[in-house]
Amino acid sequence: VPTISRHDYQPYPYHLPRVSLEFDLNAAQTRVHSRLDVERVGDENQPLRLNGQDLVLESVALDGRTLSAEEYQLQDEILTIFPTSASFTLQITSLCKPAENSSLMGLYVSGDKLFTQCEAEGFRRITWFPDRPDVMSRYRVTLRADPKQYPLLLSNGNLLEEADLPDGRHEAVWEDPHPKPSYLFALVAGDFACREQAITTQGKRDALLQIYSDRGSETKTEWALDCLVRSVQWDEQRFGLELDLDRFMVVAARDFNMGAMENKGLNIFNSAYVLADKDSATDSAYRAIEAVIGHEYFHNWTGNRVTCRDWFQLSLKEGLTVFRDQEFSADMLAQDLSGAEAASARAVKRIDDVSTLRIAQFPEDAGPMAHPIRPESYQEIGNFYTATVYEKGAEVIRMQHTILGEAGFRAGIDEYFRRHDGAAVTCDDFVSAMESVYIQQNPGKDLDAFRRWYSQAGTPRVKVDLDYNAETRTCSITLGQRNEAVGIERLQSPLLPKPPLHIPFALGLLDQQGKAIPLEHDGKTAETVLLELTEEQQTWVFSNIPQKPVPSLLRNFSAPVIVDVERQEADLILLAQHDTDPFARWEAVQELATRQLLALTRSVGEEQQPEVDPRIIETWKRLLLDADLSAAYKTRILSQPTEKELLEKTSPMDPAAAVKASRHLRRQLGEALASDWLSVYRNSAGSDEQYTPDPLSSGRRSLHNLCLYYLMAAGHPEAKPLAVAQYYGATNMTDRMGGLSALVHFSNSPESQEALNHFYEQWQQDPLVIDKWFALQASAPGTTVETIKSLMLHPAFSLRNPNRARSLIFQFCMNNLQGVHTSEGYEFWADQVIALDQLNPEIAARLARAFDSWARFTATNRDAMQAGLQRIQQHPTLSRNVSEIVSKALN
Ligand code: HT7
Ligand code: ZN
Repeated sequence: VPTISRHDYQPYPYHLPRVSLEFDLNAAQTRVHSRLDVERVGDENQPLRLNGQDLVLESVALDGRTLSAEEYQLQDEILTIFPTSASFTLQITSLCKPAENSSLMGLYVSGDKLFTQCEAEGFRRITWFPDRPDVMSRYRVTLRADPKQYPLLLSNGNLLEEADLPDGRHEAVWEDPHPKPSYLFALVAGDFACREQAITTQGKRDALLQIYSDRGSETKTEWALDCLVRSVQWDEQRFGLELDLDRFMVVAARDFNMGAMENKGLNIFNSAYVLADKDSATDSAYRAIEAVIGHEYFHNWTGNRVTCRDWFQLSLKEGLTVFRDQEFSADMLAQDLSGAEAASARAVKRIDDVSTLRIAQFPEDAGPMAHPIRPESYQEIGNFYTATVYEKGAEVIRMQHTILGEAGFRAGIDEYFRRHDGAAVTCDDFVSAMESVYIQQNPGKDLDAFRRWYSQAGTPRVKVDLDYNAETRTCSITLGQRNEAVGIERLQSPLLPKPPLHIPFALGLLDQQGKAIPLEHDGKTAETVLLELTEEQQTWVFSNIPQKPVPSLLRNFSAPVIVDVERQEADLILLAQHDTDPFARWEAVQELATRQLLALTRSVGEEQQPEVDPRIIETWKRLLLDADLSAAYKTRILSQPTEKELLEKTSPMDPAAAVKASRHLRRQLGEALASDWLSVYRNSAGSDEQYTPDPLSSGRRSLHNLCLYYLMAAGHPEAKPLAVAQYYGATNMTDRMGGLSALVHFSNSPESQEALNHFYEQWQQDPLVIDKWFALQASAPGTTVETIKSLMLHPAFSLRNPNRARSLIFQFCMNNLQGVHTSEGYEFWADQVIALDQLNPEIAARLARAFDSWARFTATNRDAMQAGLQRIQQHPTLSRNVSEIVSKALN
């Protein structure tokens, strides 16, 4: 399989200013006539190379003359034309087969409708084209189809005309005024319901926002439309970016590989990120919809107006847009709040985002797929839609925001659009725009060391040393950074020292009573200072420090690093009680729990597991009963690290020990604080008032469910009846799922089976709810490979629907540590990767990554995982996607 390298980039030698596409839509066979206006920009005699995949070529005409097969070349998915003039028209007719397309890339069938997915390289499955993001064209699209089957015909831009045709079909003509790369092309055909709202933008332009969904689902699109309206307003207010279209459409699809797609003016969404009502969606689903609607909408500027020059620059749009959606969600949580309350609301979002980064990205950055946020090479670009490009990419943008400040960052964004609007550019171009502001703020300095975040993989480790001098009343803080070789760097240049990065490190100091000490830094006095570590090691000295302080480190997680520091338990307890930075406070509690859990994993073989440190229980109790903390924040701070997070910290990785230790701590916390969990549970019960997914009431529901969870873990006599009552009496899905998960996760009893059966009976018509039903069983403690295999035989299961495959197979393989880390588990996983690969390589490749870290496990697990990987690798018909993943894993 050829490897594509970032350094091999060459500009495309032609411009295609105008593209006209005509579609004769039909699920079995769709005919596409394309007409491309082409202008040479490079040297003479350059062949014109077009990509095409799984297409039947019917005809090629150059300036109106049909070419014979000898006049063009068709080889290895490339159609080569040999033009003789500098400007010409190319007409191509080809066929594709949507109903046979199970990859869900290109034009495909979902239910009785047609959808497209073109990013990254799906357009080549629709028609022959230079399918690369730096070729930008104006599209005019004519869609023709049977009006009964496909009454609605949508594409990007503005609807120019609609007509009934003499042959009984109808047609719609769309024109997109904005030049775009092929990956942003979209079409949708089918019968849909629509919910819409007219808006006026800041600049007094009228626009129509529309959400299309299956007929019958329109009752569930109110929230998505509300999120879209708020996204438009937020981008105007926070970034001064206005909607540049007369209509902005969102369409829900049942079969979709990822979350959603930002096609210009015609976003296509996984229905899981559109549909919600109180009876079928949990509070987390409501929040996820807000984030994804925001994300895709924000791409309209960061991604669509300014796009990527090549796919190595993917983080240019994804990292920036994830940062923007994270800020949008945080602003929505903090709306109407101020001071400490607003900070704590924003911290809830930050905690969730950092947890995702640590669970998904840190292991990636330490494993065989480790890559910089701007990768250097790939075999299959579909494999690089990763937590590194997205989540670490967002952290790299956030650091620029932290270094420049809100106003400086905004000035940098304004400069970025001033320089590059309408162009396809690089990550370096983005940093240069930011640097133009940084230089004004810091004459003589630059962002050279910062740029290395784009080219270096791996999670840096920052060592902190504190030295207090009572005589001079000074405290010196020394930060040192270590950047080790990771992934293929280990094979290529294991000893090469990696140069230092520019790391913004936010720090506060507390006195022994837990009071913040004002710090003088850069001519200002503040509770939090930002240290800019740009060398291997640097020291900062703070004066007027009355006593040896307790440091509050990496506040708000100011950089995606691992902090190495020696800390007393007592210091962590002090931070857990008093740190005014809500993120660092949460972090201190997590650290306390992690230390306890690791001690438990070490004694896992012993007859009796040690008692949990009473100081931990005391800390938990204080936090649980603290009247100043919001319920949402309490839920985060009182949740112990997940089994998966703990597993990552064991060495060698020992799933059985991680599971046992987690359960032990959970049970002990449940038992020791049983009366408190019970009273908070009772006090946080919802009334029958109208359900809304607002932060306050959803925070209350999350704490309520957490209390039930600890009570169940403790086997409290009242727990099961409470769970049963909560499940059957619930008036919204968050409470209902809370009751059901408590039953299914903690008691393999007739009540749990009855509730599961009842749930299926009630919700069998709603695919998104049935996904939850499968997912819950897949992650339950007693679930084995046998259970999963029998669930796969359930009539509601299908491997072809990615949401279903994710809810059952991925959930089991990736999150059920007890069930999957067995020899049968690994065998099952390998079988499923192979089976999925025949249908949908993108999805199969994601599942193939479940055991990337196999080499760090205990010997028995390691050998069995390796055998599974080898079996996949030896399969004769492996996609490029899966082949790249397994060959890197086995390297
Ligand atoms: N930009 C979108 C990427 C995407 C995608 C990539 C590969 C295969 C299927 C896909 N669906 C969507 C999603 C986003 O980041 O907004
Ligand atoms: Zn995106």
